[in-house]
Amino acid sequence: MKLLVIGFGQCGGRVADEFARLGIRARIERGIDIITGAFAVNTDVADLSGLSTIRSDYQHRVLIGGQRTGGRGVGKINELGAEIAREDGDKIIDAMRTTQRLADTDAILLIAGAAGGTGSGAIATITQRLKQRYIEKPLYNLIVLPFRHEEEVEGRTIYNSATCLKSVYLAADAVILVDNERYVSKTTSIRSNLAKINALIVEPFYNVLCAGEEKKSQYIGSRILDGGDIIQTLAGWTVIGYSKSRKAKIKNPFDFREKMTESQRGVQVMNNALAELSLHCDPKDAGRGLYLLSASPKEMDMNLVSDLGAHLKRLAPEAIIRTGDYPRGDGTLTVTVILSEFSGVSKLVSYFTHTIELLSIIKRKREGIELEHRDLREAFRDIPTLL
Ligand SMILES: Nc1nc2c(ncn2[C@@H]2O[C@H](COP(=O)(O)OP(=O)(O)OP(=O)(O)O)[C@@H](O)[C@H]2O)c(=O)[nH]1
Ligand SMILES: [Mg+2]
Repeated sequence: MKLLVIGFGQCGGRVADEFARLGIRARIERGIDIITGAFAVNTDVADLSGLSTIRSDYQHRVLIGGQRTGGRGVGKINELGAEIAREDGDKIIDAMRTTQRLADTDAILLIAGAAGGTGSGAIATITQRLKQRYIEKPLYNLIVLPFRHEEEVEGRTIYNSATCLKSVYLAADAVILVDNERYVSKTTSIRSNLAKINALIVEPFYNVLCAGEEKKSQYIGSRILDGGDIIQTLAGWTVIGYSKSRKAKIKNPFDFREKMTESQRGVQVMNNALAELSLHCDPKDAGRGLYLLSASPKEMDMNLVSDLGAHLKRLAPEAIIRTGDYPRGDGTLTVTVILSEFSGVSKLVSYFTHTIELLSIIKRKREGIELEHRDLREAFRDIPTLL
């Protein structure tokens, strides 16, 4: 599957930059094209300058709202991010027109951090515009949710996330959710290292995007997972996870005990992939799912593929599940899982309820201030003025 990626704001731009690197890696390692174009859009000149792989011309690093923000971002006011995107949306459309690879593109992926200003505000507006323009292309959003410490310290974090999430849900064909906090719990030392987190966010897409584009016969599976399978799977709230295990030493491949161990190992890797989902959620609530098994051709037993299918179906009984196998010769067994069309995601529900509470507190405060002003006006009514 070939993607065109556009990152908005600092977070979106950097993750898009990581996708651009993934595209180069696919070309070098596998001779495959998976990224047809990578763009970054921002109100902040410094953020655009900090990228390394997205081409540095003005049509790949697109500055919007330069006049209004002086090129310094919107300072977490996502309403302003949305307004600027509405005004300057043409710049993005023009930039995309320069790419000759649009006809080759299977889907467009737009990326942003939910808690910021530029990306959070701009992504839904531009998704909606692109949707009207490229009716035939699926439009996906990848939304990065904030760290817990940001939610605790900064009031705007939750409000921005809630308004961004509601908007992208209405505009995009699917919203892939990635929780920054998930990556902290594993290794606290990477809290400060966003680059490492970005690489972890993008890694699960590698095999999934490559599988359907593979041209070498030894790497073509018996059930190829192609762009059509992915498009059929992605709808509404979506998460992705993957896990990799090094090849176990098999002494006698014909021994029935070795066969059992192989299947257990596959199921174990799938469980790890589910434990590593990009946002914590319950597979029972998923309406669609997909898994891709990648292993050496010798290990790629159809029984293993169907064992994994049965296992995922037990965990996600409501989901229509698609599957694929991707033989690779690097001695690892990798399982990638996508779960989609979630009916409930507790973290999102908590953003929405907190925001409703916040809005009613703000309303009460505003009414209180108005009352105080009225009292004050009443008190100085009889004082003479010098004007
Ligand atoms: N994973 C990841 N998260 C990031 C990165 N940069 C920022 N974030 C997160 O994104 C949110 C802030 O959004 P930004 O992208 O910095 O904001 P922006 O869209 O540039 O908007 P303004 O700076 O307000 O104009 C916070 O939750 C950050 O933790 C990054 O490179 N990777
Ligand atoms: Mg910024």
